[in-house]
Amino acid sequence: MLYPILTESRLLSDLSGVWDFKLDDGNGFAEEWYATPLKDAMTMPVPASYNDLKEGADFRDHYGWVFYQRMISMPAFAKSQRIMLRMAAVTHKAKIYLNGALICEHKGGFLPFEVEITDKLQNGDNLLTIAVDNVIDYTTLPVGGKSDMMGGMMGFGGSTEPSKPQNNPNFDFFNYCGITRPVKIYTTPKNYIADITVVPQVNGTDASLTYCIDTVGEGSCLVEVFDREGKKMAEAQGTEGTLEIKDVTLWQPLNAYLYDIKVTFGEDVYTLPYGVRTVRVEGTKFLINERPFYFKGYGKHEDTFPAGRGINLPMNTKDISIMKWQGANSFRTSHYPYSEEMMRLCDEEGIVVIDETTAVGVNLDFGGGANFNGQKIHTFDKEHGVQTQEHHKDVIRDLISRDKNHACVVMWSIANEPDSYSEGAYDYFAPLYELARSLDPQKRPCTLVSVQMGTTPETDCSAKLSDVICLNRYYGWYFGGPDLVGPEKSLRQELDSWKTLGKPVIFTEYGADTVMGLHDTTPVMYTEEYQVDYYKMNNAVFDDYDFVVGEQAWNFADFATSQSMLRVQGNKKGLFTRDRKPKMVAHYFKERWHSIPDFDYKK
Ligand code: GCB
Repeated sequence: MLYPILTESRLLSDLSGVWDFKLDDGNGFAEEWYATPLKDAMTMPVPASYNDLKEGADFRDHYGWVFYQRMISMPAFAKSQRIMLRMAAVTHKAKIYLNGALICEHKGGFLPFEVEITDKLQNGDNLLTIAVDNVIDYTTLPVGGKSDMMGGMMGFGGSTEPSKPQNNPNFDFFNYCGITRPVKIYTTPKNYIADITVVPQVNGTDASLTYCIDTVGEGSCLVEVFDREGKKMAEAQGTEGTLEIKDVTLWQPLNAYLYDIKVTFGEDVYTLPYGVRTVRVEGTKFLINERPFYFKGYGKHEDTFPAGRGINLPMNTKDISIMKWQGANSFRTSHYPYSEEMMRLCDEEGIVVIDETTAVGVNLDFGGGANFNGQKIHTFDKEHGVQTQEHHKDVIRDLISRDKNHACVVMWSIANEPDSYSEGAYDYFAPLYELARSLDPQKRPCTLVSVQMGTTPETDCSAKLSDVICLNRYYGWYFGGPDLVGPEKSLRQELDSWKTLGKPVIFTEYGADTVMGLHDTTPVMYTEEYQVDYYKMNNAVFDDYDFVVGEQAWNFADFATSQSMLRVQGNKKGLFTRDRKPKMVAHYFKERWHSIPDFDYKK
């Protein structure tokens, strides 16, 4: 799916601004709130998560639908064109109404969808209503549980009856929702470019790009490649073909280079920024441009105050600046696809990305099986377990369709900490890997991010299915700590067992909650000193294993999550605070990462 841009043939209008807004009181649909201007509406910015923008727990923790509304109209000169309404992310479900008529529905809160409105627009003003549902359950991704997962982690499994219906995230981040990314209108000519796919191949100093242009209608197709100075480097005719670039400048981690691929089809013109690089796994090495790469970075969140998961362009820019300050080269889009703007920025800035789906919480073992109030229900139990596989496929389709051309994306993460070790896991995941591999034109490696639940290479289906083993491990935090000697031993034992697979291993999470400002001469848990000792122990072990090809700390920054006794106003495992101030450990990593080269770290 193409990112909407303004070109010589396409008009683009951003509907960001302050919209009318109302929480559903249970009567919204029956009273057809979408059909007339909302009564007693409050103001609400789009895009943003709404939760932190007005006061009170009832507002923040609202369960169910909300209504957003505004007027739209199109200039007469645009009406000869094809007019599209595009939502970049509505969390988690959306119903779109134009002048009271339902024109589109969508499930899944982190990927774009669009609807043609050419023939639906009236002259003059049109009432646009977007109804948004935040309910998460066993059919959604992320998964909502039957009871409180974080409460379960305390060992009390199951909580008292809540006073009213509420979401129980089966994951550790706040269930922010709303219209979190831009809503835009764009036009195309009637004959138009629907999609562009480009696959790079590098031959010595040259590259050939195999391309395929999906078009609708009649027209001839021209594809041209320009370098940064605007010099034409290659061109080809037709909707399929090859572009040969002599003396190619490769896209490199932290040394990005983007060409412009300009596609002209009839009257329609679209320009795609494009980095040329190769990615593959060989033995225990992760090769970018045929050189062994070492991942230094983090799991992140899209989480800032007060926008919640709402897009925050200045913070994205700041985050990448901090990453470079620290000597990092990569992150994982834990635990959902990030905004298209962030992906474009990573292409531009040379940040390497592991691109994750919304599949978090596909695991009913959490909290000691707290779901169903302590009754152990198997995650993949046909009747009572999760019912997410079909939706999971849709998410993979949409994610790859959106991100397939990004140079920054080097691997797909099919899920975070699923139950990949129980009966039914292989049958659930094998078709998803197959789908991802068949859809990705660049055939990037695939992984799932493996949970520390006694999983071993024998029990974890990731061992068979993944090209790279990604481990989330908390030796010295949830598993051991404050003593770090025992955890170190266990970590080494575990790595010895993964060694036999002959695949590369990346630590995609390890970390310790740390409240900024807590200090002690003898480190105790939650102090900044303990966080440093924790990471020193873990990193020393990683350095001893040559098949460990990456370390991504959990988390880049502190973030909001569900409340529990384990969380001190949020998850405090950040190397930085939520407002991006460095903890002591940030300086430790800065020194470490600047001394570790991006390539050829481990021979
Ligand atoms: C994990 C999860 C992550 C949590 C983290 C934690 O394993 O993948 O979402 O936030 O642990 O801090 O407990």
